[in-house]
Amino acid sequence: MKIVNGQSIPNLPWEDRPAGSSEVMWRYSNNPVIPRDILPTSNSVFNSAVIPYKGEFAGVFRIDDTTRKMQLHRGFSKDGLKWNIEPNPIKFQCDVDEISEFVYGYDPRVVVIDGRYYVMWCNYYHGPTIGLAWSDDFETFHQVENAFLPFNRNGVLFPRKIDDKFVLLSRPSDSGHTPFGDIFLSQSPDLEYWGKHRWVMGPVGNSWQYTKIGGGPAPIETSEGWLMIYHGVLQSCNGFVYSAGVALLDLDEPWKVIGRAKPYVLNPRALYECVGDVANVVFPCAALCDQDSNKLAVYYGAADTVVGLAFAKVDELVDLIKKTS
Ligand code: BMA
Repeated sequence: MKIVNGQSIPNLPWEDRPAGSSEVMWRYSNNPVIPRDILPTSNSVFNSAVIPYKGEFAGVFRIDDTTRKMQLHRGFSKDGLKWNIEPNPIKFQCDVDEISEFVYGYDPRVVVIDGRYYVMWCNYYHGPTIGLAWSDDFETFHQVENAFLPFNRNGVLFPRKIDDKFVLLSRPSDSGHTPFGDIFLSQSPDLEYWGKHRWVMGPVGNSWQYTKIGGGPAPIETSEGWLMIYHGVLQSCNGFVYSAGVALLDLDEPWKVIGRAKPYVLNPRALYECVGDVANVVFPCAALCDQDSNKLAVYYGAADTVVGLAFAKVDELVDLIKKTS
């Protein structure tokens, strides 16, 4: 197994798997890596995306403030662990009057395609749908048309064009706390017109992912296929439980699933994942991957309150898929 079109990240945040542990994904010992009160006015910071940036790290963070408005903020870090998050939300530039009113935005993902940064998030437009913006410098963000009609969430762009098209995962949903959901894929020549929609995969009965699933970090290209980390939800008598799993998608036709691990790789069990504004949630939105060492640092929202960090090796995740699919 080899990582393809990856990056070297020598300063990737990392801790070895704790002695005696056999977990395929393990938590940072100093979690939560970002506390809920990172800003004087933040109620919570979670479901956020980070990327390598100028030898350091940058990100777009979901901050719910103390009025409980959901907004997107820029942040920077030297080591991926200590973050400076800007107190003011990102002010998106937008030429389209109908789209430019920013009502709320949440659950951002960030990806770099051919040197340009792209931000996707759940954007309000008569209901939640997929908002999109790009930036060449991570300073000025240009918002473009929403990808879809409402209701849709969990928009995740692949980190390169495939067959000369942008490729976007999404999860059609409803206006509330959707009790269903499959992952679909859509393609666009220009980031504006989306089509060639394909079903990727759906929930699995009698499992940790039986109610709904949705994309997570931007997929990671490997010689074996696209490694997709995603979330899956089960409905318990006490509400939804959000866990994370892994699957492998075909490199050229990524709506074709090569394999899908049966067990979850991360589920809510640390206190900060089980207790918070929404109990029992791990929700990965970003993964930093060092192509030289196969090391992965996964950033995930915990209990809709804080950001957690977990580590894994890409080859071990691919092996788990092959062994348990
Ligand atoms: C989803 C989204 C996420 C959230 C999750 C659990 O529908 O709203 O932002 O983390 O529910 O509350």
